[in-house]
Amino acid sequence: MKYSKPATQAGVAKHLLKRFCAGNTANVHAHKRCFATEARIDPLQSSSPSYRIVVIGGGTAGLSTSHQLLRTGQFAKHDIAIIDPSTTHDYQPGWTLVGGGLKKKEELRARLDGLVDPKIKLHQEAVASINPEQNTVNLSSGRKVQYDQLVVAPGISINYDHIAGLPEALADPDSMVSTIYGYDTCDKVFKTISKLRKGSALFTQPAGPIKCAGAPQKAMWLAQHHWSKAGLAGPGSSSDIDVTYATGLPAMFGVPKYSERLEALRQERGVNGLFQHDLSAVEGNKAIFNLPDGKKATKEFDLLHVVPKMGPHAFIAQGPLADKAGFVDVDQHSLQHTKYPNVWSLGDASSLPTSKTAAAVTSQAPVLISNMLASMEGKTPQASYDGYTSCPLTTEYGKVMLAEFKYGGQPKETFAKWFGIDQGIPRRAFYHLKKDFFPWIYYKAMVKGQWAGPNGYIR
Ligand code: UQ1
Repeated sequence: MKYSKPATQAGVAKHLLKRFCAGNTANVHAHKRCFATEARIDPLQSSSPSYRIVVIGGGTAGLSTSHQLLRTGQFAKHDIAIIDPSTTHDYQPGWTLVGGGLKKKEELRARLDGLVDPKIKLHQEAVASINPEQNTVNLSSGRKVQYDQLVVAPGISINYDHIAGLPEALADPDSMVSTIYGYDTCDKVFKTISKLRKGSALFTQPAGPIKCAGAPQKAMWLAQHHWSKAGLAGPGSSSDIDVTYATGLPAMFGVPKYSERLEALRQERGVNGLFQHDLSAVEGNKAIFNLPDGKKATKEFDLLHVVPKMGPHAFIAQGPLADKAGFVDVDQHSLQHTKYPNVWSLGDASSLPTSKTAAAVTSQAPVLISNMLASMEGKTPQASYDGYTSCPLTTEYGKVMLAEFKYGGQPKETFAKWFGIDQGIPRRAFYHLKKDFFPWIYYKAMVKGQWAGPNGYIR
């Protein structure tokens, strides 16, 4: 054997580390040097850890998938590993409710390590790159992790700086610029809404992929209702607050059925619509938009709710697993990578051509798992994802339009199937599903791998 046993190497490494650090710990710089030393000798310390399944991402997709896999009973302790540098996990669908003053962001947050079953190894590190030829994930610490099967689910990156002036405007506590799309800013949204008594309120949605494409207008509808209850906004030119929805898209929603209903609501409630307006810069109280003909448009605002641009994480986009747009290139039905059969993807990082939501993950995870297990046994993957996704759209306080659809923009409504009701009509029961039931079932069952959305409990 070329190298001595890893256990011995680890022992030597620890000994060296102890000796080097001894007596220096009172000094911060010496302490830092200590970590540098640790990183340097680490490659000697152990060969790369190896797992049957490595899951990149401890978000909705990563946690659901890992725990559903574990619950099959086919995996022993530390057969499965999750890699995620984040110490916290947020129920992000709840951030729209924070924006409406209905929930506190703290109640939607959990410690990530507390959500991961002890039988799953959690590596709290960032990924630098993936080498699917060698079945390795390279961590930013320089360490490598080996896998038999890889699930890529790190989510989507929020690129605040892709809109000029946005990071500064968001960070300024006195500005009237906010977004529900981040933990730090989601509670600024309701503060700005409560403060505004008069003027122009502008809500934007970018062109290009974002998570939960309905959320930008959820924020707008709740704000509009808040002002209309106070007699400040509504149809007609006499109202104190003028509400504008400016979207990079050509319509209110991607699915014709719901788009028509939302367009009717927009007109009924006197909300101005600016379509194919893609916010490119925030300069003081001016919002600057790119238009399809290459021209610019400028609009002044007194309150601005922005949805930042989003895109694939760089380690995916610049690596061998990406499609042209930078997302993990998987078959849209099997969720298996188009080139590397032991690589799989779901959730926001995947190329799946559907709306990126937690509800979509409820349908994607069981398909991915069934196909991965079949593939591990040398069988052909049989399970097929139909593109199911959902958008519980708060159209006012107390009412939600429960849009549910699949590939091709075809409605696939759970309650229409069972009770024959039209989910395009906003209802109070759906509001309680969104506000009370989904956040509860999420932490109670979904992240634990026990909830498959409209398909109910798993075992
Ligand atoms: C769902 O399961 C879920 O996760 C817990 C959501 O939260 C984000 C949802 O928004 C939706 C729509 C589902 C799907 C479940 C049903 C019963 C329609």
